Amino acid sequence: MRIVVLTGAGISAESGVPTFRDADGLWEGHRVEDVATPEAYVADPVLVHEFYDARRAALAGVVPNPAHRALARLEEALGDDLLVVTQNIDDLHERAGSTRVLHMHGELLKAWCLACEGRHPWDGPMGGDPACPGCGAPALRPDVVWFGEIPYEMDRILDSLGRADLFVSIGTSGAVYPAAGFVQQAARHGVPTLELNLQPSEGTAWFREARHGPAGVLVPAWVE
Ligand code: BJW
Repeated sequence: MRIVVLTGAGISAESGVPTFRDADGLWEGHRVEDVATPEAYVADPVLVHEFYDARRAALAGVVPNPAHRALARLEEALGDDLLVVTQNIDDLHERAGSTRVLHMHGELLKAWCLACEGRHPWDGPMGGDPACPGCGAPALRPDVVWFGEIPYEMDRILDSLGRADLFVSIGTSGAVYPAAGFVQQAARHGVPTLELNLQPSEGTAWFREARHGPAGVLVPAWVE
């Protein structure tokens, strides 16, 4: 049984990581669409670094929850037959024990140097223009995928979706493409689809089955 699981901010919500579009969905009065674009970074790099520095610092104080741990147990059982594609830039899947994880929107704990194009582990603040560990240039940005940029690993993801026996979407609003379109791609290949989300997502109607409730309850129940 080959399973592709897509996760979004909702799977980390019970760990205390805020989602993007629940409650007022704002960070310091800004919508994610206003701080997660290349244009925002050019216009106000200090603000954009503050947004990511705050989230990077907060990550040190959170831990994986039962939903992350259930997916790690599923990988122990299925090995290469489970692929977790996450839109999340946190490292909670890895800290729970998952190893086959694709971060399609990048990783908070990595820096990307715009001078030498190198990518480096990064766990401190990036504001204040620190030097690139590779070339020394003060040209680091978070290694994350902003609106208008192309998500990572798309070829591998689409290939895995086409060959899957099941596609499961967990904790995502279905508001952001291309991830929001994976359910349609899976359905086109005849792959059964399941949504596990707190409430119906924008794409609920596309799923063959949908269960609504907290991921910390629904995911372990589905895995066991
Ligand atoms: C729980 C829970 C609990 C709560 N248990 N559930 C018009 C039409 C179509 C597309 C476009 C368009 N105009 C522009 C576009 C493209 C654009 C886009 O989609 N825009 C939309 C706004 C319409 N997309 C892009 O630009 C992407 N690139 C692209 O398309 O390139 C072209 C291309 C693609 C493919 C091949 C070739 C070319 C890039 C998108 C990058 C998104 N980046 C962000 C920021 C990343 C870094 C960061 O984290 O800061 O990614 S935006 C933000 O949204 C972040 C998230 O990963 C992403 C998705 O959010 P998510 O995870 O769904 O969170 P929420 O908050 O929305 O939802 C949480 C859900 O959990 C809710 O449903 C809750 O109910 C639920 N929940 N608690 C279970 N306890």
